[in-house]
Amino acid sequence: MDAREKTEWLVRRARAAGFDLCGVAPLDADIFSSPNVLDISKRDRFGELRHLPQWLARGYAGEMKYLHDARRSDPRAVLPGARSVIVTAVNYHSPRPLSTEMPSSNLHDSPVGWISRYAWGDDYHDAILPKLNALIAEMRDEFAEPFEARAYVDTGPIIERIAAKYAGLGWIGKNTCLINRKLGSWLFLGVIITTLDLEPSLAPSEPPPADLCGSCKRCLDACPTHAFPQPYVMDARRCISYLTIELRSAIPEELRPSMGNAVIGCDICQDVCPWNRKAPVTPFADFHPREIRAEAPSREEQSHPSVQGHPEEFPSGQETKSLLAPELEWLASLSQQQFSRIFRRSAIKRAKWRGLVRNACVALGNSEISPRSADFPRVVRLLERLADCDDILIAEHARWARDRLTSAATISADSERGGESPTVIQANFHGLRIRKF
Ligand code: B12
Ligand code: SF4
Ligand code: SF4
Repeated sequence: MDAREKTEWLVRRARAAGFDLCGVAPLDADIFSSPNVLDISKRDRFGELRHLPQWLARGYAGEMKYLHDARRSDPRAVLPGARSVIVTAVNYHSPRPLSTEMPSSNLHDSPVGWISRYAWGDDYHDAILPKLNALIAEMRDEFAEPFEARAYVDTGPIIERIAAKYAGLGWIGKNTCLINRKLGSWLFLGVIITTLDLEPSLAPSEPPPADLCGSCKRCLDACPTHAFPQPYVMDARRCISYLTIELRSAIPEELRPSMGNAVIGCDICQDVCPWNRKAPVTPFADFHPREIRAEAPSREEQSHPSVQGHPEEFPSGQETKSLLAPELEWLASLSQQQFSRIFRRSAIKRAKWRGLVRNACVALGNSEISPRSADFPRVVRLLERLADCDDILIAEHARWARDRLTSAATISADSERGGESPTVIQANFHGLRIRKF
């Protein structure tokens, strides 16, 4: 097989394995030649990597230390002798509403959170990495010459979207996501770096797919935390996805109110993107929202402060919980053991139990739940219990949320009294005393 036949075979096998897209980008000596040369075949591929040192120097990576790995600035450094990078994409779009279309409480008026679409189903690393490794195994059977190959799904020091662009899979939008004109951006990427000489998917004189963002700037305008200092550039420290999943310490207080009901990730800058309006639905049920059978905590788990002393509020064991708009009280009440059991095969485990409970507290604080609703005293009690727990990170976020809810309640009670200003309102919320000012 020559290089062209190998690439054709690979793309066929990748499609047969369920990948929606597959392409090859060359990792030849020229990848960083000048972007200004007139001969397009000599222009640099992976040119976006030139900005990486500046992006890092601006501190945009926040606590994500792994983004400073020097190998990220040159994919050839990931595998000695690497000649090609095979890039795959799988559509994970499930036929469910967008975050921008969902109310922030359910039919029972109970406040609900938002888990990003990418995390509704099975952990995409577990779903995709074995498929890539199986493809490598097939390559070993098919290709006569010895070669090295390494597969990654988020897991290696390589910026996958840049590789995807130069493998012809799409363009990098102003929201920094890779967008394919037919599939949109609800895509999981995966890469195989290999020493094999494969024919690139783009001909030497062919530019990468055109940037079709045009004059649109919906994503930039819609971002609630203003995470884009300029188009195509994200300050990850402000992105809700970073704040809810990657950040291990306290969420900066000034950003908390803008996070709304997000508990894991954020979809807004993709929800508003016109290229996602006609995004096809994934055939993989694995990526559809999971239904989880709620279970009562075991005796030892009842030491978790959110559940301690309130057995009447435990779920019955018959109920199922969906990851589509999950009840915030359920998430905030999970014990560490329940979290580990429920999210063992889910991308949510990356946020860790402490992170999820912290995020659920912030979302409860933002829930604007009416003080007149039957849920209000229960939610405030839950936050009170968490505010008393030994975990200082959770306790601080729970206090913030309780104070935010109860001060909003007091303000609305004040205004209902026609502007009288009793500064302390004794509320009959199961004995809870709401202090103000
Ligand atoms: C770190 C990371 C994040 C971080 C940072 C995101 C980011 N934009 O970099 C956080 C946690 C915020 C995040 C969020 C999400 N992520 Co993420 N993430 C990654 C990861 C692991 C590394 C990406 C990376 O290296 N970023 C570092 C910076 C340097 O990259 P960059 O934004 O591309 O920065 C370049 C531009 O700014 C450019 N640039 C252009 N012009 C200019 C001008 C100037 C002046 C400067 C300074 C820079 C600059 O240069 C920079 C360097 O090249 C990749 C997997 C991988 N290994 O690639 C997944 C990945 C990018 N994430 C993915 C997903 C699905 C998500 C979320 C949708 C999850 C969610 N729903 O919450 C969101 C999407 C948010 C968004 N709008 O991008 C997918 C994206 C698929 C797609 N269609 O693009 C990936 C590829 C994972 C995968 N295998 O599928 N993610
Ligand atoms: S994912 Fe959400 S917070 Fe992050 S950049 Fe997009 S809109 Fe902003
Ligand atoms: S919303 Fe508009 S500007 Fe943003 S990525 Fe989509 S097309 Fe580009």
